Amino acid sequence: MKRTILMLISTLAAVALVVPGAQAELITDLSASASSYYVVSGNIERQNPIHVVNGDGMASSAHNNDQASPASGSMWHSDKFDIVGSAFYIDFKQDYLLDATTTLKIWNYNHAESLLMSRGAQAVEFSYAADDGGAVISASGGTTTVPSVSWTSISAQIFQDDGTLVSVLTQADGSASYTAADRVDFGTSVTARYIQIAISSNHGDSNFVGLSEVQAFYVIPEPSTIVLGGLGLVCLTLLRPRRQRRT
Ligand SMILES: [Ca+2]
Repeated sequence: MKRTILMLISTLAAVALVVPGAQAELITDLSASASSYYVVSGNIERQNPIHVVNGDGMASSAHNNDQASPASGSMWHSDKFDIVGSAFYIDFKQDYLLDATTTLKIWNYNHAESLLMSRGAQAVEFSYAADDGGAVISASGGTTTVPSVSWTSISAQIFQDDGTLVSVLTQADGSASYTAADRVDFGTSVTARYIQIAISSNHGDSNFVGLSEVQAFYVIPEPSTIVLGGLGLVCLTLLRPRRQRRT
């Protein structure tokens, strides 16, 4: 009877492992770079790409507009005329299994003036690369550093905050409490350390392209799945000696 119960628990645990639940967890401690960033004398790091991945400008799920942001900056925008063919790069500093259905959240370049708000990125394509021991990407003093890695392009679906499927990134609303981030789904989980967002247009500005904030999410197994899996292993261990004694 005891053996039957142990086998039943093992079977149930195995089923739980085959169909694991998963939840998306925010990746923290990211680094960022870009094809370029705009440098003004006296505040050369104001448009540094790092402002897009370190929470600068974020209050809970809202991103300040530029007029409300600190003088040190809370967003990235490119160097002048680096729009078509520009790119933004994110480094997780180690491999993560990215979540298939909530891979990224993107808050676009947000400014109270509509002309400046139109700097927001519009048409984008995504690529990823796994950790190959490369250097951490970075940007400082106006110089951007992106290691040579093997990029794999991946199709993505972009959803607005209300769930509407769209083909390009949504323009920010210019408010001081801009919450409506786009959600980017790769549709499949991939192991990646680096993400490349290749940009081919903005929302109309003729000088710059930019972003406010990008958050990335990875997969962790449900705690209940881990417990069940562990229970199954314990039961199998208990069953094994009895089999050995019979031979
Ligand atoms: Ca930001």
